[in-house]
Amino acid sequence: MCSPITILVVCGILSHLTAANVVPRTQVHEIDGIPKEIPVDITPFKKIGSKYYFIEESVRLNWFNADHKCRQLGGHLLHLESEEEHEAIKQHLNVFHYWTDITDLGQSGNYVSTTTGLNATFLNWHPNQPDNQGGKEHCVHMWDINLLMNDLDCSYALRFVCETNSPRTVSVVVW
Ligand SMILES: [Ca+2]
Repeated sequence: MCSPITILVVCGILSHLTAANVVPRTQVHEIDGIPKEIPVDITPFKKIGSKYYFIEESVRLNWFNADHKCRQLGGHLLHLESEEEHEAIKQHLNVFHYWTDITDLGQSGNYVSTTTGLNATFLNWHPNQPDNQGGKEHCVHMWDINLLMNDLDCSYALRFVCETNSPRTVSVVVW
């Protein structure tokens, strides 16, 4: 009889493992996040609240290129889901313009999250916004001292925040 062997695999940022890949006589447990005792490098992302973000403070890109950059890093543009998340990320931002993942390029006035492909569920507009000024404002950024949302010309070069899926850890016990 073998002694139980525990294998920890961190999923999400690094890799993916399903129960179908493991042999019989195993137990698989899945938990949120990365256990503190496992040294996993998650740079350039950092954990804020329960989610993982990369805040670009030095390079400014238009909305399309910011989206591409986030995807190159294995993430997507900032996908805000709640007032609590909005308040948490604001504490880590230094200037007043950051792109989010929201756009109405598909249909004017219909704000969609490019992360989910669905209508944005959290919109916290700056007063008198969105106004689609000049008929060419179709990408949403966080703006002004309170970092509230505004629709803006997508070609403007702004700082941006990327977000990646929260990692999950799979613990496989083999015996
Ligand atoms: Ca506007």
